[in-house]
Amino acid sequence: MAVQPIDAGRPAPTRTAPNRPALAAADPELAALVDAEERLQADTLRLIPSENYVSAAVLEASGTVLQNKYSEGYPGKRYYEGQQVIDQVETLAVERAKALFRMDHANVQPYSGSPANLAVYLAFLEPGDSVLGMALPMGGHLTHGWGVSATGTWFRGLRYGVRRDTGRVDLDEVRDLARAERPKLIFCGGTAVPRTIDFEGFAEIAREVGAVLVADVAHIAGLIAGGAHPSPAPHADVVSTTTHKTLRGPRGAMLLTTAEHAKTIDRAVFPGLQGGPHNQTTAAIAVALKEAAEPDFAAYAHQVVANARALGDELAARGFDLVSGGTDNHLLLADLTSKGVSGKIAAKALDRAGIVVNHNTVPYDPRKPFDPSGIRIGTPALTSRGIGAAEMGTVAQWIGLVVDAARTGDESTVSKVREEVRTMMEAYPAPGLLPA
Ligand code: DSN
Repeated sequence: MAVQPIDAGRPAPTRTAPNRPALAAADPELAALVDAEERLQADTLRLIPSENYVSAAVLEASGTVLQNKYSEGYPGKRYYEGQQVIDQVETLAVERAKALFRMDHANVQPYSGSPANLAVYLAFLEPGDSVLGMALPMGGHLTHGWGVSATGTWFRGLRYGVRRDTGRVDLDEVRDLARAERPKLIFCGGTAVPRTIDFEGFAEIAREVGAVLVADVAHIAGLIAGGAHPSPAPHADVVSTTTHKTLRGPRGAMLLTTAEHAKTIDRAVFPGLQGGPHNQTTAAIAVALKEAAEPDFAAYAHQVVANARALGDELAARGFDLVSGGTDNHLLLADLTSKGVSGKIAAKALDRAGIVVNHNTVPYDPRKPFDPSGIRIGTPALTSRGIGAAEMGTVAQWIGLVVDAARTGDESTVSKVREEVRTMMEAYPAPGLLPA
């Protein structure tokens, strides 16, 4: 059975009146830009794995009077009066996060994923201490100790990768590095990891060397919440996640911990790194967590994975070289070397065709990060529109045609696909947005 789009059954917004009348009156120039972005999100096929569509309820919660408050501190222990309501909002978010991810403690205040990870360093490391994380070009994140990030500048970044032959993390490599270097912190997870993360395996290694294990589940938090990926609980000491990717909440982040590390993490977030929390975001996180606990969300999470697998099979059948041979989750990493076109040129042609992906390095990439060999493709946003596995053949066919067209300079094929994409998007209206 097809998965229902979020907001299914809600009356569709119409273009008869401006959606944001106050903004349209006060600043028509800016209002027009927001309208244009809304149309773009409505009539393109968005395949960036870290993007999604939030529900109308999350959108409403993130634009409320809660934005007018300062609330430094935590519920019951604030540095400002007038927190009677805000304390309840934050407590709701915290309790929902703890229940959904089965962790003892949740801090919902980090402004986004990078500050959340920086708070983890502040909590557990001194400058110069070692951190072991996945190398950025292998699928890791900047904040896992990569050189150009503060985390690789102020701390000693050690890196594991993926095996050249399998495209998968090799826990023997991780263990050897951990035994040799004794890092204080180990990160698992990343931004371009198409395979299941073995939290238990990482935890055994972390325990052996006395490191704190941080599971950065930003990409897969929604899959974990929906039961479509194993949980980092009870294996990780700290779970770091953004709230806006597969989890389908507002732009924000959370740190979840065992009871042992609760105070240390709270102190690191505030007053260590941040000032007042963004209460309007906290409210929207609470709404997203409520939605993520519902049965519809589990169906969505499983469909995200089913769509990614189906799309991977269809792309492989069209000669695409997928890192690790496919996917277990919401994303695919395609190495376009055999297609004779760079990731950037392909991504730009796909964008002209209304198919939005990002160019991405592939493991052992001989090309530079700004014009790498690969593209990264994800299925969360299309799944939120209600698009199912039956459509993945068409999507793969479009990607194949446009990648070939990028090589040959065939702009008429790009334009033809653009029209077909528009037609499919009309059949699956984007949640909460005005029609294109
Ligand atoms: N920028 C995010 C992504 O696209 O994966 C990671 O921070």
